[in-house]
Amino acid sequence: MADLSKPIYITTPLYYVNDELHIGHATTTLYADTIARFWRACGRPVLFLTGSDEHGQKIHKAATAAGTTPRGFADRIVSKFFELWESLDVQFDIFIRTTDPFHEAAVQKVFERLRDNDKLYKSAYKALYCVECETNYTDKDLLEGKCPIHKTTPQVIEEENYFLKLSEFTDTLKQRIEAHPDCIVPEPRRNEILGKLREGLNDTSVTRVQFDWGVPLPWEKQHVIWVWTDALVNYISALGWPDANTLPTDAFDGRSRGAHHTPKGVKPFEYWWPESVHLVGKDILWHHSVIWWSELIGAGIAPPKQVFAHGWWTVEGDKMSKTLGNVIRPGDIAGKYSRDALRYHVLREGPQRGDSDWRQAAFVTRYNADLANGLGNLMNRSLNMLHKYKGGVAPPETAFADTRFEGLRQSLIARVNGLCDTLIQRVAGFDLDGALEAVFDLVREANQFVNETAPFKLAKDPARGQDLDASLHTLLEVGHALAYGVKAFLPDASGRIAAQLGIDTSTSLPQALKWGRVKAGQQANQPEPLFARIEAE
Ligand code: ME8
Repeated sequence: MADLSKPIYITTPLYYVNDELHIGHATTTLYADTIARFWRACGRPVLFLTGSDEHGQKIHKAATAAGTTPRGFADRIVSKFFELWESLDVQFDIFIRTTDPFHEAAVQKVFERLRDNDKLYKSAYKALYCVECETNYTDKDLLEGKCPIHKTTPQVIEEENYFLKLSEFTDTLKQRIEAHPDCIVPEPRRNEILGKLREGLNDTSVTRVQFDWGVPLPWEKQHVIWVWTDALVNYISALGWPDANTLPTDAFDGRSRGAHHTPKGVKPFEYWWPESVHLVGKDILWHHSVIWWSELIGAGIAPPKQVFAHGWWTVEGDKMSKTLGNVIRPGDIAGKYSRDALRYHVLREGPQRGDSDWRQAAFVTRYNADLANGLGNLMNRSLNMLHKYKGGVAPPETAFADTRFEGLRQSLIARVNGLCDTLIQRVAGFDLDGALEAVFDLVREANQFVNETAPFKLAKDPARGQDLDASLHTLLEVGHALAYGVKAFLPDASGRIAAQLGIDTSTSLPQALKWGRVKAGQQANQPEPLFARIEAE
């Protein structure tokens, strides 16, 4: 079971500012936001970092094409990132930009350490470089001469560069992954990296000379540090590595939310880094394990605790691409159907384990079945009956006189009382779909309970007043549990359920997500539909 007193530092990739964000980026960010919200709701100390990757050839190229400077271009796109995260209510604690001066200084310090530890050397460089990936390939990596991800012909680059002695780290990385099976999850991804390590690592170029949009090497300024070995350092520069007493972004208006809790007198890097979890897509797992950990170990810094790499979205069976015109924009989905509808689809149907296909028909089916007919209908009919038969006032807790109904109530009590532990266990294992499955098992059982106990029939029989109270009280307890149960996953619905029940959800989850929290005499508000059904489109 997760230790709720232990901090957790959750990061997303820093997205490139060459373009606006799409559903793929929103997916990683919503996974991170959900996990952050969940642990905060449990009272666990959380620090959630996101940001933007602004250096490199790819951004330079996009800025030039737009007729502007890389910095001006980045400023414009970053403001769109902010707008999107705000509109989706993503509650990051820190937003870092790789052009932040404190970050650039940290990157230079890491490189000085690599030099001092004899992990760098200069050599002639001839390589195949994919600008879209900002990554080197060898002939054997290519598929029919093209980048395996972007299917484009890589550039041939010849220059004298600094190399990182990646080959030295092969055994260290293998041993680390074998000794800490959870350091890369899920397991197939870990095996993928182990497989590549068994083939051995080649040293890799980590500076460039024919290009200047990046962090200069401190001792040879004509060299610019490779964009990946620059950007990855954000995860520690954001914490003020090596020895700042406060988070550097605390000085930036609006880029640090100030909701995190680094204990007084402790350096943020020392407090958060040992509990770091990087969330990434599978395309950049190589960079986040092999490259990043080698860079860290080479500089004398411990690698992160864990990397979770999710799969890939396609759209209606096709690769998502501007050329095909099938790019899913998260803001459009949230605007049309609500941000909870977007979150729900991403969490239930998204590529958490394997790859996933975004299908509009599946979106509508799941939304109608689970949100409109499931959760929405349960809350609506429970509160309608409470108003109709009890003036909206909670009856006292009582058992059913009818023993069969009492069996149904006991089953719901057990389910509610077991829910918090199940959620903790599943979120700790990055199983957000499984966590929601447990919540919706409760919704399904409660809807079944309404059908079976039929309070609308009990209300017609004055002799069955006790059973009517038992039924309505049970439904209020379930409503209370659901307001807490969906808090991290469907934050807007949680707030609306709480408002309708006349409760707040500020108590910590382990204390509040259990049976017996409804007070007799508590007044509920009028129900309002939580999710309107989507009719045929
Ligand atoms: O790689 N399905 O940034 P990026 C699922 N700047 N996830 C997807 C996706 C898809 N179709 N498309 C994108 C970079 N993603 C670097 C990171 S970190 C120090 C530097 C998500 O803008 C997924 O998380 O290309 C993927 O890893 C990330 O966006 C790539 O974002």
